[in-house]
Amino acid sequence: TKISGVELRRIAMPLVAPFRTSFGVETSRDVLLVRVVTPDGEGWAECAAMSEPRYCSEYVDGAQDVLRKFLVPALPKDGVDAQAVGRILHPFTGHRMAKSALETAILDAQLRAAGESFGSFLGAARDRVPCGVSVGIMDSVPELLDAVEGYIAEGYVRIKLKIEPGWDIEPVRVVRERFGDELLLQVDANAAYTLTDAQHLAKLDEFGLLLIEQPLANDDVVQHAQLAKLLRTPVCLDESIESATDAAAAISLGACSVINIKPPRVGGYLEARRIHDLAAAHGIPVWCGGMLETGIGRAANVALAALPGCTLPGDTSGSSRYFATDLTEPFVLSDGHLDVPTGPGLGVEPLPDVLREVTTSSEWIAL
Ligand code: OSB
Ligand code: MG
Repeated sequence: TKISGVELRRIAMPLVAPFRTSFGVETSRDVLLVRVVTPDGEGWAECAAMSEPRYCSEYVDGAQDVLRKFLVPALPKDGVDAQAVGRILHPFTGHRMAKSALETAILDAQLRAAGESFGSFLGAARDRVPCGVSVGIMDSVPELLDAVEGYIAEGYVRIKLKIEPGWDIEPVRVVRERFGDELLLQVDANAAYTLTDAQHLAKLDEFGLLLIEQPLANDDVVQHAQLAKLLRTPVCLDESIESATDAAAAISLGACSVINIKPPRVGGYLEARRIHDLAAAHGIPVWCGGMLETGIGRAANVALAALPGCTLPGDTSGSSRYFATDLTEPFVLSDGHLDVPTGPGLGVEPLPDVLREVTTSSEWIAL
């Protein structure tokens, strides 16, 4: 694929409700879109980096800077295959979300030109995926129960509660009591605890949770292995897994028995598929996480969620869980599932009117 240039476009997407986690509150998504232009067409991707470096070290201004200064200029002028992008960008350390956005936009352009969908390219095993929803920390238990009740009524097949010290055992207890033992329920701490909280976290054991996601710090993989021995709830890693190498180490240490795969966090969909394959070979279930994506990022995530090893429902919620108006045709839940897009590439594109409305800036980087 010969690339003539790359547009870096910033959009502001207000969330339908504030989303609170142990690391902060999001009220609006400041998204960097990457559009790759080739002689045969274009390719789109969105960068998952958030406005502040709290979930991980990347943040959206930094991602735009590294793309402009280093990643885009490193692309060969005579054309590049998406499969080669990872190797070309490898000399630049870190910045996986920025790298993922560039690789994904190139892959989208390539697949659109070839008439193949992301799902087909990645190896999707089904045409629709069951969907979970991530429920933020609320100001009160009644508010939480209302939110969960609403999501269950919409058809979500799995509920994930965000937890932090002071908002953990009680919210889980009331949700379990109110909605029953059949509800697929899990929690996500976003690294809010330390190993000294093991006895406290073991109080979650009685609630039959599917998993506890990232209880300890991002770089506490050894401590996760120790914690896993003290809990009956399966430990799932999110932030700690930035590559297939990390996944292999975590699995062999016994630091996790489940992995949340977020392609942007690991540098792209190709690395995400390697983690999927590695986990499958070890009998480790995986699921597709999310970063409050617009329809552009969601389309690719839904394709990944359709891989055979993604045996748990993902955080691939419908557009309305996030935005009053999505950037693309909305993803709408049907019977708790989202359809995997079948059109070429991502199978969706930004709606021109919405794109114009939400754009806050744009720059063009010629190659
Ligand atoms: O830890 O999974 C997480 C959102 C932003 C950053 C980190 C996380 C999340 C979510 C929501 O839990 C996932 C989604 O619905 O996109
Ligand atoms: Mg998480």
